[in-house]
Amino acid sequence: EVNITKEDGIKTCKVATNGGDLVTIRSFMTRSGEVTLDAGKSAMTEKGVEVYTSRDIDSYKPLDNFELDVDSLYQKHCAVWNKKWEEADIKTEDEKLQGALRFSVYHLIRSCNEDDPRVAICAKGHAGEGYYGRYFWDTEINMLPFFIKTNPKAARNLLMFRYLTLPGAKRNAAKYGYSGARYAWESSVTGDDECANWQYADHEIHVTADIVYAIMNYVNATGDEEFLRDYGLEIMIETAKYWIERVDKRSDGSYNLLGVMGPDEYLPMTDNNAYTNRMVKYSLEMTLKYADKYKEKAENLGFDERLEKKVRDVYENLKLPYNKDTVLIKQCEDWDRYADLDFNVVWKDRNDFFARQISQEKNYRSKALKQADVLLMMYLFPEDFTEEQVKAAYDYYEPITTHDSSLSAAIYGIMAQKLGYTEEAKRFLQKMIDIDLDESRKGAEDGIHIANCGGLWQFVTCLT
Ligand code: IFM
Repeated sequence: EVNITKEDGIKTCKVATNGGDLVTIRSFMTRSGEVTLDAGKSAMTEKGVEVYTSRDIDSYKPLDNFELDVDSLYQKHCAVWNKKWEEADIKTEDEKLQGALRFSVYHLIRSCNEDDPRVAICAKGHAGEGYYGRYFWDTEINMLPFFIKTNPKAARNLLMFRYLTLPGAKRNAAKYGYSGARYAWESSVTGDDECANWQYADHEIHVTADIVYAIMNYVNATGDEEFLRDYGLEIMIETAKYWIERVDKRSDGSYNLLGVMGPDEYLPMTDNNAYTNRMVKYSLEMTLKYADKYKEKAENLGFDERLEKKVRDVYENLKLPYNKDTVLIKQCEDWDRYADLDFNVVWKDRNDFFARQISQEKNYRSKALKQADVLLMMYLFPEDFTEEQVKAAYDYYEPITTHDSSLSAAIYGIMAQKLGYTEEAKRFLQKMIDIDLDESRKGAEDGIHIANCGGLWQFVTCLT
């Protein structure tokens, strides 16, 4: 057994030979060593490395002792993974689905650091360079339900990430000239928006309300109201301060969200997108409810009488572009001004993305959707809509939805299943499976579509 002096993270080195010979390691830094062995003898070396990030340099405390026994480390590793699988595995007799499910669950688990709220899960599940490691609403809407159910601690941490990046969200709001907090469309680790495309960065504002929706989803499922009181409430109040300035008031007294991109990213600047407005209304409703419940805390956060009055006014008069009697809910108030499109003319190769076969200029003025929008609203607010409304929306929007986004198939699959459109649901299930696993598509070359992994999990758990 040889002890090597500490050098740049490499602490101790245990070297054993099968014949008990002394083994000399000269330099670990250059990753080379020298071993002298008698003929017929072999040697094995085990090397331990501690890894820490530049964020932890000040607080980093080197371990005194390394455990360098590969067998016992492997056993520990297996024990952790076995526990994870016990918590999250879903068994099915359908072999192909089983594989896809385990692929999804595995990537969800391994992409989440349940002990560190300073990081979340980037859109490619930390498995590739796509989207440069940025965080999207994918986490809150597509992935969080998996963690809420299988690992609430991890779910809480993901939401804590949003709390810790509130200063970044405030900077984003200030950059646009608003008070309060506006969450980034493509968040960096600091919460600052790094989205390079103006269409998304400026207009896809629903993410700010999606985060409050996700907080409530977590709190309702776990009963962790302490999280809501200690962290969620501040997010609610700060984002409410942003919303009351982001709305425009019309002469009929209504408040409106104009110039908005909903979840469907093929209509960049619409007015009163149904999904966004419904989300914001919910977010303001929860803000009022919990600011009242935790009055003192809310007051300390600046939620005074004047602010309460304003938030209530916006909440009550925020326009929803539908009511309970609207059979076909329009995606946005100005939906009718967009042009109908002959998909057979434009979208010849259905194995390739629609957006690659149409100019952006034409796409942006056409009734062609990238992904679920109205249908997603109906999925997230099921109690608001009748079956007739859901059916009308599905039958109308599905034929004009390209599903270019990997976030779409799961939602359409779930809604098809709910409507009893079994064949359609199967078609979407296949789509979900193929997104990363159909080798001919090379879907995973820039990383895993981790939102789809969460979507597949939701699809399957919705069936049970
Ligand atoms: O967040 C999604 C968006 O909805 C569609 N484009 C890709 C983004 C990242 O997955």
